[in-house]
Amino acid sequence: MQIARDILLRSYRSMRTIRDFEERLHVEFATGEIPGFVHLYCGEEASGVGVCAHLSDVDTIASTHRGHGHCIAKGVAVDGMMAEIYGRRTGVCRGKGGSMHIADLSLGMLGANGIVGGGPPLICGAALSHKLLKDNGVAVAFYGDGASNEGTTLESLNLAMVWKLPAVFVCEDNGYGEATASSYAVAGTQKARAAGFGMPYFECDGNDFFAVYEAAGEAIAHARAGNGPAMLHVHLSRWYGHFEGDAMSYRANGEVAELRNDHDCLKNFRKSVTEISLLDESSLDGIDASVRDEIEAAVVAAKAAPLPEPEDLLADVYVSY
Ligand SMILES: Cc1ncc(C[n+]2csc(CCOP(=O)(O)OP(=O)(O)O)c2C)c(N)n1
Ligand SMILES: [Mg+2]
Repeated sequence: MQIARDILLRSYRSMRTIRDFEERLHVEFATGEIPGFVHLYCGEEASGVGVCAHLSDVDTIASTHRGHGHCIAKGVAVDGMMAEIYGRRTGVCRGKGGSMHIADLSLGMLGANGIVGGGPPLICGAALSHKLLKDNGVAVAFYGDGASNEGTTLESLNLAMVWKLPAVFVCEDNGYGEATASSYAVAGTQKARAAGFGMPYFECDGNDFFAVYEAAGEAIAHARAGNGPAMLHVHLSRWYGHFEGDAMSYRANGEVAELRNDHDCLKNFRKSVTEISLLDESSLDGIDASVRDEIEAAVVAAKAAPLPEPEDLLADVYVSY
């Protein structure tokens, strides 16, 4: 498969930004300065980036409680996200949304979502808009293996098929819903669920950017061509707890160390592109350095930014038409 150099560079930068953003949040959250809950996407980077590499600003995505990676992959500004997570007035939602409600409608990022299974029905609405407006857009819902059991998700698969919507359902299967293994909680298979609605099904290894890119490309092309929805089942792993502060007593000893050593999508990407000289080490190192600076600057700016004022409270509660 041929992928243009600028897409490769952009995708690596995006994955590296997500990784550094999350690793830094892990450290900062422990200081107690960040309000609310934080769910890290670390380890799952290739999924959001491999999917969003096929999308433009006209396309829409709905995310989950684990949404930072989807936001970054869709192009949301990192400094605005960091400020949002710190609850500052300079945040993308003016500090009133926090980690689980980051949205930027100008980029088609419809929002992270604290409601498990909240994204799939949202993208049915977005996909219906794309279809009626004939803007050639596709709507993508990211949702977890846990969310795949929600009635809202199953209803959305049905509705999207019945209305032949330009929608893609990306099931990010990290093997756990909170502390419950999907081997215990998910009956049957995602493939069978797609088949139950007559929906085309694609599957890939989420630790391999190229596998995600290829499978997502097919699923999105199918939907964009007016053929109706598709499901993409991505097998991946989260490296941190369900939320920051989770002691992860339900995970085997050495499970995460093995993931970091042997299944790191960033390491895999570097190996693949340098082995066949698609990209060289020095351009990747340059991206790493620039991302490090960007994250550092975002944290410094977020900490220095003002909190929302009481008069901000009712702003943006209702849309003004
Ligand atoms: C409707 C609803 N039910 C339950 C919860 C509590 N909850 C938050 S995250 C989560 C697990 C979700 O698992 P999964 O969909 O696999 O996503 P992951 O956390 O693994 O990314 C649950 C049960 C919720 N937020 N919303
Ligand atoms: Mg899960």
